[in-house]
Amino acid sequence: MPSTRRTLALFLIGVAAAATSAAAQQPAPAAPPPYVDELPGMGRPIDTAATALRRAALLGRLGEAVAVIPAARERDVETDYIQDNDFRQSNTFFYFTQLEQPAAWLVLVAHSRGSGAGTASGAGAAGGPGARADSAILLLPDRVPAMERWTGVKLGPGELAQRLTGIAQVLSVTKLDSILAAQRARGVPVYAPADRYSAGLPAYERLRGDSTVNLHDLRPIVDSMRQVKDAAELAALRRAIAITDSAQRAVAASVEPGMFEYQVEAVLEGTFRDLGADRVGFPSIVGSGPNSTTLHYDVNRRRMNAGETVVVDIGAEYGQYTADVTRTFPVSGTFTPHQRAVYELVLATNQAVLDSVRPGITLARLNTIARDYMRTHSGTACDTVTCDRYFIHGVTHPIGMDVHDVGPMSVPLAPGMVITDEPGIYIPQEALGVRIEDDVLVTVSGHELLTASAPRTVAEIERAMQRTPAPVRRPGREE
Ligand SMILES: [Mn+2]
Repeated sequence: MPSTRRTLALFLIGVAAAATSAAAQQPAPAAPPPYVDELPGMGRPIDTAATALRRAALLGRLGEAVAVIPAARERDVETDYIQDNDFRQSNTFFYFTQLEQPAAWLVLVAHSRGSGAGTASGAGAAGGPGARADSAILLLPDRVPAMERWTGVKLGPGELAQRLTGIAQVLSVTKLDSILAAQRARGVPVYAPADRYSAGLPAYERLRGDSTVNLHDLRPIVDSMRQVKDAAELAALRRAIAITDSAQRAVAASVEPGMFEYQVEAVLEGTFRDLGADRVGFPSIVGSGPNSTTLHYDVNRRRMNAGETVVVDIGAEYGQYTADVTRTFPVSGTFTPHQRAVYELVLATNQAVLDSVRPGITLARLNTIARDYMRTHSGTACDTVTCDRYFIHGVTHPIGMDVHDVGPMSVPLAPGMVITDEPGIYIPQEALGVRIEDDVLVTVSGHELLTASAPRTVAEIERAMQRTPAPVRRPGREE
């Protein structure tokens, strides 16, 4: 589906199409093609208003300081053993730029004097007493057209980069050292993410090795900002979740005895890509029978049998944000009475947690609610013990750019946070696992169930699995 911000992209497609038809008659043009999101590796259009607000919010928290944020590096298909050979940006860099370019840097210069409104756009505020002069500097690698024959077109320093990113100062990354030297001369604290994206980069290691630099980890500050999602983040999450819900419906319509777990994986990941997901947010979990009791099983090689359950825990990633949705299906299309009793308990626990989600409550408290509910409502579903004994993981975590997103269990929920609700019961001796995982937005008045379009109740699951006409037996793997 087209996004709402297509005008610029459509304009640029026109430019690219004109350049392409001209190029067909001539040798390769001297000027490389323009940056458009439809070209490979170019990323999606940037919400420049959203990213400017995030930069301004960070600068407002930093006082007199400088933040130095590297992008992710390009990986090497010959040395990194990357099967998922696409570039994925550092979440911290993406949060402030939405730019999917490797080997870039963002330098944010914060001034604390006065309380006047600053600008994170890089233009700098007008002077005067009390005015701020915050600025953003984006540093991009210079383009190397010969390399782009291999790697695709990159966005280099220049006017186009300024327009697409909304950052007024876009310079060559060769200026990084002189910019950092000038900032070090100011003697202000330097904030950089102390993570795997920074580690090993010469510019970062020089900061770390210099005892005169007052270096701090930027991640805790950014991570705290990431807990409450803004409108642009929620739009990406909703789209990732809608795609994932569709994949669960596709799974429901295709699961049958004799099918292999990887064929379910093919159905759901095919749906992801068909609907525009960028990649999986995490390895797809398709665990049947005994594998349904392994929480992070993702080998997906087993043949499924009638009478078993299959746990399908999946998340499409869209625009750097990932869904996390689990459904459990009876392979034959109908739950046995015992499976149904376990399923109904998991669902009721899920509902008890959902009903409790509201501003002010903590994830730790939701965990307690889930365990208490399951323990006191077990009946005979788990024979002589209560079923919470087989509930061996937490009931919730935040989602966002990380599937297990940033944020402590102790933080009170606030509107704009998005969390999972995922009780489960895993009984190894019965080779029976059931997990039901929904994604929930915390709202001012309580919550919104974001995963409502995926079948959830026993009746909805069994109805979604009804197939007419009779399914065609899939060939599967040769044995
Ligand atoms: Mn989860």
